[in-house]
Amino acid sequence: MSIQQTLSIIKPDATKRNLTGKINSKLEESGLKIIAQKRILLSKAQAKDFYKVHQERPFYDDLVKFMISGPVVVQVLEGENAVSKNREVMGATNPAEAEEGTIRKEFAVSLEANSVHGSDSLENAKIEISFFFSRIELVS
Ligand code: IDP
Ligand code: MG
Repeated sequence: MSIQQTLSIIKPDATKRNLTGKINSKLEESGLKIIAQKRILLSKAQAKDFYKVHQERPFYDDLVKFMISGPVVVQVLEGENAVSKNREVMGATNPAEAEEGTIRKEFAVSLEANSVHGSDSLENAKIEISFFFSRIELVS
């Protein structure tokens, strides 16, 4: 067990439906601590860059359009095994396959508009956190 940090994004489908607080409650109830948070509107270039690992996938262009269709809340979560803990709380990518009680089961609209992003490894968490936050913005 170790204390980790991971990047979370509340996606436009959720900010548009005013679900930031409800999603934050789920994160906090799981024991994760929100140690940095800001609401921003991504530019197309930023969204393309953030999701560049998916640039060869058929859903890439639509995903980028979706991610710039409204505000997102980017946040850093900290806690025991935060990377996998957050993935657990988020639920499966496809909400139809997500477990009861997970954020995506409760709030997601579709496979694309699935309400939250979470880093998938500790290595990617570090890269994704530094994409949005500087060290002085992280208050443990
Ligand atoms: P993850 O968010 O659970 O890590 P990824 O496979 O990394 O899932 O995909 C990134 C995001 O791309 C998903 O959260 C979802 O918004 C979108 N996405 C993934 N697969 C599809 C698809 O088959 N069709 C449309 N959008 C998709
Ligand atoms: Mg992913």
